[in-house]
Amino acid sequence: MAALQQPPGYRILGEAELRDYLAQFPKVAARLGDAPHSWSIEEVGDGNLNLVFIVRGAADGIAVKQALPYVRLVGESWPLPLSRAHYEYLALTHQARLAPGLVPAVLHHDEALALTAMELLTPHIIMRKGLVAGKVYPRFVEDVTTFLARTLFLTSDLAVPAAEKKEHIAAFTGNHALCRITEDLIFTDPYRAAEQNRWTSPWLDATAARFRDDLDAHVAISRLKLKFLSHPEALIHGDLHTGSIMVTESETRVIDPEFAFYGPMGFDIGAVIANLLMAYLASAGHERSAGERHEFEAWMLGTVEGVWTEFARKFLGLWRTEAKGDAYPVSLFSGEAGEMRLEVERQTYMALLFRDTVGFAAAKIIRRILGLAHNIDFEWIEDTRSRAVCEARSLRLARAMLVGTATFPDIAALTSAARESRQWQPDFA
Ligand code: SR1
Ligand code: MG
Repeated sequence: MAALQQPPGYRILGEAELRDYLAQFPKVAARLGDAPHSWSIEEVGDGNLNLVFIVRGAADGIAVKQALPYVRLVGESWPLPLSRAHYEYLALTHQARLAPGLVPAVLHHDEALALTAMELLTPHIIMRKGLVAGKVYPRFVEDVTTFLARTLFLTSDLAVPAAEKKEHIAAFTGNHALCRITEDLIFTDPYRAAEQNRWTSPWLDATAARFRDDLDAHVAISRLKLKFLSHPEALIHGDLHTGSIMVTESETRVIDPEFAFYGPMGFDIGAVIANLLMAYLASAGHERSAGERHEFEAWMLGTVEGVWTEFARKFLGLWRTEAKGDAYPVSLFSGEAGEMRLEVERQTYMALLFRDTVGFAAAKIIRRILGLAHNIDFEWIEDTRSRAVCEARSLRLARAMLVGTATFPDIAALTSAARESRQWQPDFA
């Protein structure tokens, strides 16, 4: 077993130590208000990797995230570099400049402790929990598409001169251990007999076995893996599921960019769409009576469509006004004919990006059902047969998206297939 990192100055903080630590920083202490001994501190992390503390004082609260030298979900047997806290801080501060108001404000960062203090998002909740409860979020499409369009476009070669972009790529290159998690858990393990895989047994045993023998799926996922490994298109969040988004009815914040690096844009857009599709297909498992969540489900599919169409509209808008990068030199597209041809090319670019999005979305769905890390959309369906029905429908849709990506020419084709999968009954149902 590899040794756990213990760099100088690093120690895992308990609640008491965190109080003493935070009290040293006048700005943080002033934000919390009152004497440090009266602050309440609670460790609330329910993610897969880190400690998360909520600290509340008389004046305000803050959230403090500390990286552990191992994967929390698995334990000390799986070491993980603390440097992920550095990349998360870098990404958060860059995203705050690109998409103001859509990420939490950073109040304090400590490289040695791998710790970041942020504004406390309240009354926001993790979006995934709201979706399981059948809540709709009217502001979500507007905000998430602004986040996606701005963070992706404004870090790409369409917006950033080549030398500057290469410097940015270099700044995130060291986050390879986090990329490796994705490379293994998303693009490899669900398609082979990996020890850590799990699924809803016995219902999905045969389906899981089929994915292990499915060479068409193996080719498709390998092409996506290659793209993930080798296409530094833009600064991507890298783990943009609905557990990395906090919401109220009127606000949205994207959190937790510790997987950030320069990768393919479709990976982020696909992550959002995959998680919405899973919330849609899990919804039947949360019904207390048939049809009870019909309105919610209609909203979910409208939201899937909105995410792509609004993202594409905003991305194209930025391309028409903010194209300051070295790609598509203006001098090659001058005059009316040049501008018209460039507009055709922009549409072609979006069609290819949509194809990537569908493929990556498929990969994200499959990993949550057959791989190590599952999600509460399905896990909170208590009856295992009902859970498996929802999961089998999702796998059916995802496989079609993975091996037949080109058969989804537009977002309406995807939502129509999702609607059809919602009605499909696996043989064990
Ligand atoms: C071992 S980490 C498992 C998953 O948790 C994170 O949220 C990422 O999605 C990662 O793949
Ligand atoms: Mg996370």
